[in-house]
Amino acid sequence: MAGARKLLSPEEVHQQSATAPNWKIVDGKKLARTYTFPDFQKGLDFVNRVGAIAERQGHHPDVQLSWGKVVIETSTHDAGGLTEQDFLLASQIDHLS
Ligand code: H2B
Repeated sequence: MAGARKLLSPEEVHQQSATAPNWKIVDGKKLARTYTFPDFQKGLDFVNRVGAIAERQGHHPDVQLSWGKVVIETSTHDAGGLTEQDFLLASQIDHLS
């Protein structure tokens, strides 16, 4: 996946955002999405599935688990902002729900 960790320009972020329509771009530097669930356990199950994807991809989001709610944020720490890795992760997480 050569170049997938290269920092995207604002124009590239704008182009890539079409692949993640349900995600918010925060300060041009990270993607964020909130998922809701009917109880704590379903949110926890989702978090575990997100964790498995992150380990497979070698790219790890920030995850906040609350009762009935999971907030996921992703940015590429090594690059200091958004890269293709973040959009790939967002799309894989969206396929879970
Ligand atoms: N996850 C995220 N979100 N950003 C990174 O820059 C990052 C990561 N780097 N997971 C990876 C791990 C890197 O440090 C290791 C060595 O692959």
